[in-house]
Amino acid sequence: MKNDIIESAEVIVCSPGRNFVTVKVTTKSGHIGHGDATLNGRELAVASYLENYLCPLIIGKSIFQTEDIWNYFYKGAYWRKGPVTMTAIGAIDVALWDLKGKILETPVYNLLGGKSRNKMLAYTHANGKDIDDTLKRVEYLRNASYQAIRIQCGIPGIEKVYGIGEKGAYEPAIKGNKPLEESWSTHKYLNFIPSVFEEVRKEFGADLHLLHDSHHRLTPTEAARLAKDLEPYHLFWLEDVVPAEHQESFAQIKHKTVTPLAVGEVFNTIHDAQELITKQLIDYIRMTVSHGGGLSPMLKIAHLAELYHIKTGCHGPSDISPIALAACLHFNTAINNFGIQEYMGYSEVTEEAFPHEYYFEDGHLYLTEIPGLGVDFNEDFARKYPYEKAYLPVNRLEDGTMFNW
Ligand code: EZ4
Ligand code: CO
Repeated sequence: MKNDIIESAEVIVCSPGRNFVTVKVTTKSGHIGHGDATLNGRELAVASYLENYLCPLIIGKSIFQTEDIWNYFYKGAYWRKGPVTMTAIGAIDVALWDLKGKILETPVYNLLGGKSRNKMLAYTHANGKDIDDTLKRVEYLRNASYQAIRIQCGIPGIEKVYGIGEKGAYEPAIKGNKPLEESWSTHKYLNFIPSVFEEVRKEFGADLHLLHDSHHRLTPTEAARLAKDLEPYHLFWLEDVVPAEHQESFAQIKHKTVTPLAVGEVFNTIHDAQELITKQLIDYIRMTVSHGGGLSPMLKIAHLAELYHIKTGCHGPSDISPIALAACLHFNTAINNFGIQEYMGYSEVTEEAFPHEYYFEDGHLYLTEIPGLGVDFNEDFARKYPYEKAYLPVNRLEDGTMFNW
């Protein structure tokens, strides 16, 4: 087909509102496609992987060969998997799907399976410093039409806790040359968290969908205790209870509780989730398109999960760009087993850098009929904000032991 040959591939690292790594692929015919390669706190590693190894190799290839190009990079590198590699491959893959849509003049979802739904249930975060503050934030979000809310709360006796920022806006990466240090006590956390959900249910009733993220901090036994303690509050899901290097950990949890389990935001290949899916140890797979190697492999993961009653819940923090979020929305629209989409919104500067068609309304996210992903990159504007080094926090137990963040 004419129009489909790649002429250039460029990586733009900048900080419009926060750091983002954007891939721009241009065809000989002058069409432009974008992919997001942002990996929070490790941005330059992905940019280097793209600039030095992937971008030069796609010149002259056809944008339609997404499956072959993906495998060329995945199998062809010999060194497989890992967040840096897979985010880089994913950014190219998404940019090519964006181009396919633009050249064929159709939304990307039409190329992935077509429209399976008209709108997508979204959840956002209520991060309160204490129970009263949490209740106020839930009230605010409910008035803003959210029907699903992730609840995080400061823990009495712990100074800095995951998800609870100084200001309102959520941004875990802190600018500077050294990570911030947070602290942790599983004992205090487990004793306190069920009371937060008790209060939220008392105040807001049974209809609201409630979610919670343990951010990889529990052992399987502790996770089972939390999941059982939360059963009376009927969570939509309990997320990342244990670090998931051992997929079999989930068997110990799953077989003890009916609280739905979600995991996967740090996964990057189907192999990270294969046992969780085929043994039905989770309820939601949270891999996201940009960190999961792109749309091509994510479709395979969704289709495998569909066979085992597992739904999707793509990670959608504000540290992936609107390009990556839009890629998730096209993926969500096309698959049958969509569950929910995380949505935190963006700063005004980020919104201006990435003008987009998708929109939030009445608790849901919507796509339009525009060809491609429906996100633009306002490059001149974005380049006015140069990259600034920022790290995710690290986490220590109260006695100083290095722990999981
Ligand atoms: O820690 O996006 O569910 N969401 C999360 C996020 C992640 C950050 C990492 O960059 O767990 O807050
Ligand atoms: Co999470």
